[in-house]
Amino acid sequence: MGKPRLQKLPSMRERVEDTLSAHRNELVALLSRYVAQGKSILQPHHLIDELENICVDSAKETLSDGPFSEVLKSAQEAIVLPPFVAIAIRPRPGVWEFVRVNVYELSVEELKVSEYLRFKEELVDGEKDDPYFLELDFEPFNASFPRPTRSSSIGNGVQFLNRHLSSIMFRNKDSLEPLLDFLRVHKHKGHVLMLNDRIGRISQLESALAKAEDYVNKLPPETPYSEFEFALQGLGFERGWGDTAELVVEMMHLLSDILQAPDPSTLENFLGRIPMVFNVVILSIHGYFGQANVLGLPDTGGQIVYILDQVRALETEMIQRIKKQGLNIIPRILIVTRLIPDAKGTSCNQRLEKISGCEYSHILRVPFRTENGILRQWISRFDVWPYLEKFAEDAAGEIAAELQGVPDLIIGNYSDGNLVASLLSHKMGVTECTIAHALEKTKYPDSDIYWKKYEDKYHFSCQFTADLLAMNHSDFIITSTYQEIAGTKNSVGQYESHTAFTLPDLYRVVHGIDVFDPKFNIVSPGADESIYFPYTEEAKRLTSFHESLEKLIYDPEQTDEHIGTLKDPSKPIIFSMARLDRVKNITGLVEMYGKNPKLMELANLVVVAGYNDVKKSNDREEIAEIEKMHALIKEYNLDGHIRWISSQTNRARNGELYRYIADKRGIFVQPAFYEAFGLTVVEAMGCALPTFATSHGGPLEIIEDGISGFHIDPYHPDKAGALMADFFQKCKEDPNYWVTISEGGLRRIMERYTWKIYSERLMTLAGVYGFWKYVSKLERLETRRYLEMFYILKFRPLVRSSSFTLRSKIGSFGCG
Ligand code: UDP
Ligand code: LCN
Repeated sequence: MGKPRLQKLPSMRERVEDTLSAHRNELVALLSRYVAQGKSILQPHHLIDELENICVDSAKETLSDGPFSEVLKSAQEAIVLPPFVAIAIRPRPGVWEFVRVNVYELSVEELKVSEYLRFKEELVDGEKDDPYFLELDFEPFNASFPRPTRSSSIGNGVQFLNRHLSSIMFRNKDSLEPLLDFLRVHKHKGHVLMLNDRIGRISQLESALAKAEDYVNKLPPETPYSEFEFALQGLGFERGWGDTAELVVEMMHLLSDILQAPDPSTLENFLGRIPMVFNVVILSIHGYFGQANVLGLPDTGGQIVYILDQVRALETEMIQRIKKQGLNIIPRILIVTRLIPDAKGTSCNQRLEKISGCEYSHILRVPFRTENGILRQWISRFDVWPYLEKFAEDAAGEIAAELQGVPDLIIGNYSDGNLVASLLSHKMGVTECTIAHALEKTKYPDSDIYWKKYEDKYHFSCQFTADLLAMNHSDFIITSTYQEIAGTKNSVGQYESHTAFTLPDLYRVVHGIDVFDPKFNIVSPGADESIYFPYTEEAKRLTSFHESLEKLIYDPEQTDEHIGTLKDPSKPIIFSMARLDRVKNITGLVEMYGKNPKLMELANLVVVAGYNDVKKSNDREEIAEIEKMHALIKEYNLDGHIRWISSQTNRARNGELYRYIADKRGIFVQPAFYEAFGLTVVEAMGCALPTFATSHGGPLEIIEDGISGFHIDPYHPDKAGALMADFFQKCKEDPNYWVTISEGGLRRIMERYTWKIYSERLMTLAGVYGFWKYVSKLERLETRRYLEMFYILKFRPLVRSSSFTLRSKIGSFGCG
């Protein structure tokens, strides 16, 4: 028998053409339905729904089974401009094809990304063929650099990079030179580390290593470094190899192995151990960045929790690593944020604040300044753009003063922090890591093509430009999940949505970011285990909070802090807690509950969100949501069933609140239209509280449906409500069911979402990418120059645009 022949898969254009010739009638019936909608953008569900609407069953079947079904299944959007239908098809994560059908002439053509986007622009601009419209294209800069091709490799950048680097080193001895140089230039505050001038060539390194290994091997393993420091110095080695003979030999062994036959894991291990990171700057600018009384305030949520936990874990890891490498250096972490003079009872008006639970880490606050003085009040994250350049300059000075030098690693957070991280790392030549937390583009459908509509309120033109700048400037990007980069089989990832898009009249992005780029790494956060631990750990429980929690939930008095009553306290509780943003969809949960009498009969609803009084808020989205909540409570007559509690800032008590709900066999619900990651989901599961969370975003990956919790679709609230009602019914019949899901959730968190795993990984990444930055200096310069131009010619004019000037005229400045 001969070998089966591999057949080339037909392209999407071929599939459409084949269908047109074999089933012309059926396809025309379907496409005509699309065209009948007139000028529009169709989403995947519209495309599929229309198939259902074709009257003839045989046509439905033919199209659902034939080659066109693949096109339909992987279509992400269609642009209808009669007689054309252009379809963006995504056969797998990160891979895109574009076809256009002329429904009147029955012809099909394949479009390049740029042609597709130009066609899409006609939705807004009509036919306007400007050959000089600015196109942004980062592809040529990365063309020479290999990258993985399998979608499953996305997000494992460091593994790929190690493979690549070790294969280069394997080629010949000359390729090892950069590693030697890297070890020779290593210094901390003027003190040479790793290698001194005695070793100038690879051959010298090899023989010195052999001698040193021989020498140290003969010492008792626990001999402290100071006892043989002098001998090693004579051979060309300085501090940084380990604090005992055993550790020094281990690390020298790794280097010998690399010199002989480099392999990816030895290289990662070696680079991860080189002491490179002593001072870290973490940027998180908008919101109220404080340690107390800030959570739940507008724009002040998970990012702050994430960073404070991250810093605690990171400091511990740095102290351990520095000591293990035999150095006596005190690490320092600075969180750099905005100083808000009118701090509303928080500490956000203090310049320097020590971070609790840390020894050497601080929050450093720098105000937003303009020629009119200091901006005194909180402003929305959507309005910060005009202040950032000056902020970066001021912050650079403050950081240098605090650290008495430059940091070794800069970590940006969210679009504003990432932009400033890029400006600072550009200026200081420091390794840059960026973390998005949430890219707004995916949260607001069509916010690119219709950007002008959103401009006054959201300034997405600035935000998307800043995002592109930072993504392409950073040395490595950390994400919490795979979906954040490349979505799922059926949905587009947050970063992936920046691959190609257009902002009509501004610029067109034909290659904005490549999700296969090895700069992407999935490193998931955890939840502080001293606060979010299972309800079963009786000895650790904070029972002293129970009386106040009881009051918070059941006290009939109606106050600023809580409204609504629960007339049957014996029922289990459906609990949710989030900022009162539209996207969080807390109002959707209330409506879903109000519409499901069975659910209302089986459980009470308790939500912690925002304020219950519009007068207390100055955030436009929050105000609209507050009004909607009141209206829903009235419309569905929810008093007696619902308790609405204002945002809660005491984390320790919030931890106990999740467990209190678990004691009552309740559930946690996260109903967001889109949740980038979802720390509350990890917190609830860490407390062993069964969790139902949105299938749009991170929770889809955190929870395994039906095993460690449940996925709900906020766009199908009736189904979600029925799922919860079924759960409570099932638990009533078999209380063990609740325990099974509770244990499944906890197991999942322990396996994947802990800060210990996170900080070890982050330090290793800093080492590997630090080295990579060093060896690829020249290639990077080209991208940097292109980014500089983009920043100067596009970003700066945008932030000076008229939509911001009004604000600064009526803005609230002072000189304090
Ligand atoms: N949170 C809080 N009080 C509130 C609302 C939220 O302490 O009233 C905390 C919550 O416990 C979690 C964080 O704020 O630690 C929200 O993070 P998440 O990732 O769920 O959402 P984000 O607000 O970042 O979008
Ligand atoms: C921002 C969000 O919107 C959340 O989904 C994340 O959990 C949080 O940041 C921390 O990364």
